[in-house]
Amino acid sequence: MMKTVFVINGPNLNLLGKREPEVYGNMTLFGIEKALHQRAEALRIGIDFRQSNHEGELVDWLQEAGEKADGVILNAAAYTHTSVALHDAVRAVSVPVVEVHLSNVHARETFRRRSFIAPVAAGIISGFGAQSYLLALDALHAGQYSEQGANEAKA
Ligand code: CA2
Repeated sequence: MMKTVFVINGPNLNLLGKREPEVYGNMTLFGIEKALHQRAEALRIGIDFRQSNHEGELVDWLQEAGEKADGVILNAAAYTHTSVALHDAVRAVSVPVVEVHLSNVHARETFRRRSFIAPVAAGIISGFGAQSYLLALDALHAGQYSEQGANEAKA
């Protein structure tokens, strides 16, 4: 049963709603947090919502999630496309990690098509704005994530 979900956000997502609304929408990160809390309450899930601009801190939080959470929603932002450290951290976590993006990363620059997280994620949700996070929460709650990312690719 999904009791606690860590929601981990990477670099620059603290700027949401303040810049580039045409790409990322008008909602602030705090707005996303509030919407998630509301949905989580209905599902009786506890949410621990965090954001950092620092790769090492994101690694620390993924390790912490491995001990304290039943699932993780991860928007690693630009580190998605660059970070072997985050790939290794997700690989080491035994609970399902859902990779989320506000934008459709496949409809943008080519460099955004590569994800270091995807091969070790339980699943990916990209392109639905703030709704991507809510869909990820529903997927974790339903347990409808791929066992491949959750287990096999990590073996
Ligand atoms: O679409 C997403 O959620 C992304 O993870 C957002 C990242 C980007 O590097 C990924 O390719 C896709 C960027 C987050 C930065 O967000 C900003 C928000 C407002 C103004 C500037 C940046």
